[in-house]
Amino acid sequence: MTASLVILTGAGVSAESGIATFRGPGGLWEGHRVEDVCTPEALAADPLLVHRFYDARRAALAAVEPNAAHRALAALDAAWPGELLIVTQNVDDLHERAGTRRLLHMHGELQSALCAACGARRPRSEALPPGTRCETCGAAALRPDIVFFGEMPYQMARIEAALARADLFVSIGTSGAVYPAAGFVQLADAYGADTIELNLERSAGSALFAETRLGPAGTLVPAWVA
Ligand code: BV8
Ligand code: ZN
Repeated sequence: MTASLVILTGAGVSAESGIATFRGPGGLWEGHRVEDVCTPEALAADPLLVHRFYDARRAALAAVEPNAAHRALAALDAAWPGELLIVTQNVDDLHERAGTRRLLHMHGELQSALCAACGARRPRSEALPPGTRCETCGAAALRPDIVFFGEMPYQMARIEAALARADLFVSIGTSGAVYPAAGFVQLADAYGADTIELNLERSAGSALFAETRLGPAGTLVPAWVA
């Protein structure tokens, strides 16, 4: 029986593509911490600032490419005969552009807009002027399709079911600062999975992993997948 894999990725997997991480040097956007802009309160108080934050990050996607880590994970996804799920905290589209198919964005996606009134989603490739109406219900209630702090990450039941079946849980490029993602290693371990962390430096959760390998994802991931 082929092993079942769950792989969690964070901003570190996109760092070598040129996308800034959140909590490292330069991890601020125009001096704002992600915790201050990525909240329902910030969206209510200053919708233009929050939309500008996400529009700027979406626009930056055009200038970046998947790196060796994304490509190695896509190759694994294509070749692995057993169960495999890549759960990303990232909202960029680099895993998709590298070819990964068994992918879940637990914190949402830059290239999607959500209607706060009816829950309809629509592709969002460029900035939507404030007041743009939802094509489904007509409400002027479109927001970034992003999971803000205090909001429930997407597809948690599916993620927890995958962790319960996992033989191996691998965490790549995340600081382990944000829950519930930071708690997945404990869940996987409790279900009897083996656990490996691939990260540039030790993270808040390193002690919870059976094994931690330190280095850039662009080097560590292809070596691990090989
Ligand atoms: C929820 C949106 C409940 C998209 C994000 C107190 C204790 C515990 C928890 C909490 C608490 N107070 C509040 C909470 C809950 C809160 C939380 O965890 N807060 C933290 C700050 C304490 N969590 C939530 O609110 C979550 N929701 O709990 O809901 C609930 C229950 C019932 C009903 C309703 C609600 C929601 C969390 C999602 C928030 N949205 N982002 C976006 O804007 O991007 S989180 C944000 O942080 C990003 O998504 C990001 O992905 C995520 C994690 O960051 P990382 O990906 O790890 O990035 P970071 O920069 O931190 O680290 C990068 C790592 O890479 C580093 O370790 C670095 O060394 C490494 N690295 C760098 N370069 C490389 C590299 N590694 C390899 N190679 C390299 N080249
Ligand atoms: Zn709507």
